[in-house]
Amino acid sequence: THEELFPGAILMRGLALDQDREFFAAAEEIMAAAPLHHAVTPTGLPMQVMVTDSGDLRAFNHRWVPERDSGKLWPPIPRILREFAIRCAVRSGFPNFRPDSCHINRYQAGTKLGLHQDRHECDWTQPIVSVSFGLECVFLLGGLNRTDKPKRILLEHGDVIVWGGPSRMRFHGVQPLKPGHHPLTGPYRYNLTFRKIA
Ligand code: MD3
Ligand code: FE
Repeated sequence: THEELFPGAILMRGLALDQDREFFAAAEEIMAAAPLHHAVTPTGLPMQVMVTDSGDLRAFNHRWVPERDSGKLWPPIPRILREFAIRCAVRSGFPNFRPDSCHINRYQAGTKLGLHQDRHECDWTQPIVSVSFGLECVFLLGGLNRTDKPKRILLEHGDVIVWGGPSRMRFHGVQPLKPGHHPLTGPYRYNLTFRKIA
């Protein structure tokens, strides 16, 4: 089922459920090769959310750094994940999505993500595909100005959202996660975002 939250923001509930074990196993392979670490704010403070990357670039101080400049080897995007993200984009009306990065966020009880825009990618005509695993969260979807009142959306295991077109630059965030246990992910929520950054 497709639900258009706003023009260009397409929610597909449960789209990853059929293959959730394979997809999560692929995410675990990324995390084995490139361990999770705390994200850092632009001012250098550690954030609650833990992150890692696969693909050509990685997140560093809220910028994207090419692998060759990071001094570390970064695993490639697992094929099964990259192809799924492309299928999600095609279904949402973005036939030319060419992701070069899969970024992983891990949340535990209490972890939140403040309202922000994702504006460090080069080509804003390319959408972002996000896939949620594990514990549910309340996602905040705002407007194009920080002060626009956000809409609250419950995101559950297997939900996919494609963010493109006029919704690409909306402010967004995640409310503090409620404690819980999920059979596949334990006490965590994971979100995978697929982007074309370079
Ligand atoms: C909405 N991650 O990594 S889904 C992020 O659930 C991030 O971990 C959240 O925000 C999470 O930057 C939200 C991803 C997302 C990405 C781009 C968007 C949501 C978006 C662009 C516009 C609106
Ligand atoms: Fe974001």
